[in-house]
Amino acid sequence: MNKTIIVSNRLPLQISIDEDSLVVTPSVGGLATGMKSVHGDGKGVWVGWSGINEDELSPELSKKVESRILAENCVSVPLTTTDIKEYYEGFSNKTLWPLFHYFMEYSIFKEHEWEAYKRVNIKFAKVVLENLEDGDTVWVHDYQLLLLPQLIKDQRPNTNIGFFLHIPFPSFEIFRTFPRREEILRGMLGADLIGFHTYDYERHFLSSIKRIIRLDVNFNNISFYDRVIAVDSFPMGIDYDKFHNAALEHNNGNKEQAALPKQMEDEPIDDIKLILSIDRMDYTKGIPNRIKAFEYFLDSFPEYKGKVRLIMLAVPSRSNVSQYKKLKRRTDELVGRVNSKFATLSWTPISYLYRSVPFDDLIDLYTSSDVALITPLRDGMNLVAKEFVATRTNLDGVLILSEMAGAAQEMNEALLINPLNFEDFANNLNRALTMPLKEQHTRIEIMQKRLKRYNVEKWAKEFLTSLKGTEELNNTTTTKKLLGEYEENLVIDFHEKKKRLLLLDYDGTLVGFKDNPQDAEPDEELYSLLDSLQEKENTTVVLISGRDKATFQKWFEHKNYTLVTDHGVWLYQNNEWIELERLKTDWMQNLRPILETFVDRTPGTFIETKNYSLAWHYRTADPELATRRTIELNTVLTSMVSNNDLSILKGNKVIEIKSSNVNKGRAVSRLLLQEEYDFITVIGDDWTDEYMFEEVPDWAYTIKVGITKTKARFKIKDTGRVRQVLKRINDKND
Ligand code: GDG
Repeated sequence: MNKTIIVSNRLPLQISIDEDSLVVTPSVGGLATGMKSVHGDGKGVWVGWSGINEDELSPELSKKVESRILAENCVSVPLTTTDIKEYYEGFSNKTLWPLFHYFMEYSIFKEHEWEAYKRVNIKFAKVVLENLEDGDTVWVHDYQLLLLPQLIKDQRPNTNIGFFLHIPFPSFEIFRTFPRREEILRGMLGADLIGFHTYDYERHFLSSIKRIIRLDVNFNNISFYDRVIAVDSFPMGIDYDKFHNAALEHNNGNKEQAALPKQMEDEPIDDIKLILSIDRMDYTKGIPNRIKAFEYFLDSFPEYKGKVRLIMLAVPSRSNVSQYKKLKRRTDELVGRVNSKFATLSWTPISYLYRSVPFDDLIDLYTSSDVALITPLRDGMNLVAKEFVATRTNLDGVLILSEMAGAAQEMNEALLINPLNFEDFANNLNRALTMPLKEQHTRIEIMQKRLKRYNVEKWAKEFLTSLKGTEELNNTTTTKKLLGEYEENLVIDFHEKKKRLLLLDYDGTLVGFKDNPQDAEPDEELYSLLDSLQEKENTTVVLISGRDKATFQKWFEHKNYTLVTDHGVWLYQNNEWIELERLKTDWMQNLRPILETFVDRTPGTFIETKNYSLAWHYRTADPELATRRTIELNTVLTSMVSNNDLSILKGNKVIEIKSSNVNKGRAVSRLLLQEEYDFITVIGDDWTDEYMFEEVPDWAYTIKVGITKTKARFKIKDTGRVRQVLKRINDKND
């Protein structure tokens, strides 16, 4: 039976080793709960780091740990102390984490840590591949494993892979500063579905894809070689029932009152309103800012002195990283300062706990507070905000939530604030403390309904359903991938047939695109491959292109291949150039000035003047501006071209205006009249090549490079694969 392999940095379990005993406790975190339906009851496998460094275990103990982990349907990725230091504490937490949370100045890039990140991603890939069977699905989680999807896809192209990012994806202006930006994006593009918490992160990611990799994005689908990759937002939920039921039990007195902070036990709390904040001790959570804003609140609303208390639970996190050590010191200082500024003999404004608490105490904190003050400076989602709401079984309580948390997108009934605006902060805290019960009920009730409905299990299910859907997205056309038996048949057929014709487009088919078309020169490898094919008996190699005659003369005239240039105006055969079509070009002088105005208003674009056509290239322009301009240009040109027998060709990041009386198909039909072939292969990437696909007999091998809609029978990934197939034809003996 097909299974799902879940991959995350940490396995959902805790291991403790005493001298002679080994205890493995499954973790009850949100992600583990969400995965119950895919991982529970032995249905799936979870791959990740066990939390124990490989070099700290004896081989015997390591084996023992491995088999205990396996009993939980988990497989560990062996990581050394150096791996953890460089890949996890280093690159993941000192480079990616701050950058993705807009703390650019905290993000340090170290080459050896980047190497470690790659090395560890490869280690993860190895373990995944060892456990992967045909038909399995892989779901990769989070920023520690951004390269993993591509590493798996390269080895197993047919595997359905999903990727979910739990932290924000930053705006292009931030992401562009990252030295290895392209590698990271390409790593993620190995997935078939890429998920984020919010639409904003999705938008930022797509913007980087368009600007850095320059891929075409259609709504939320990316065309990537021969695949379509879907990008979507899936706001992660919580295990609603677990939190709600625990709170019910707690409120009914079935649970022992958990130990509240010391200060609170000593003081009368009856008329003190409790304001709660819970976060990992992380600079993204805005803890010092919150303390300062709370101080501002007490200064602005002095009537609350002695009447409110901020209970601030900060859970130790990444305490080996220096920024986190600094943050801890700063927090200690600020709490000390604010407490000494306002404290009286009977009242302390901030109860600060630097530790984690057991689940029951967490529920106690949630249920006994009046207001939750969740004010991160940046947060992928923030589950604490959702958990607070879930525990409000009496429907009372107010959530104040930073608009910089992903959760703010879906929790509109919270009081949303910009935590850096202290006035806004103080006014909303006052509003929360004085909010009528009826309003509290209405707000909490709406949020609870949504949280109950879209809980973490639903989130996981929806992600996996969408991931399954991407298989269909890629199989909607009848065009088959030129792989396996199809490729085999092509190679065999070529060698069995007597009269063979290869019709090859040039740009985007035999060579990749360059910013400047003149830089896309043929390389030695290509020359020798084409030479050798041409030298085969009864074989005609035709390069057929929209390029102008002069360029092909320079590149290929000394060769024996047949050439067709200018979309079919010129034919070079048996050392002779023949003009196939006589075309008027007087329209060019009228159209050129129009194109020039578009060049002036669209930085990064330029006009290529060919003998019979004008081309407006926009490969290096801002993709969004270029899209707008192509629509404008199309409108302007449409009225002009019809009167002149011209057509507008939309190529790969280029708009070309040329005579309607010429196209590659007409040139092909002429070649087919000259000779009778029993083997024909046509390869092209652009829609101008569709004319060729239409012109050849049905049995011909028509091959489209890339994913866009086509009449071709087959599709192929990229120019590299085209050369690979031609090489296979070439290397096989007749
Ligand atoms: C990352 C993203 C995104 C906290 N203290 C204690 C405790 N917790 C539990 C909470 C909550 C979880 O930890 C914290 O989750 P958050 O979502 O708030 O934050 P991150 O750890 O930063 O998580 C974040 C999340 O991934 C999921 O995608 O929302 O934006 O940064 O569940 O209850 N639990 C116990 N004791 C504690 O002291 N038992």
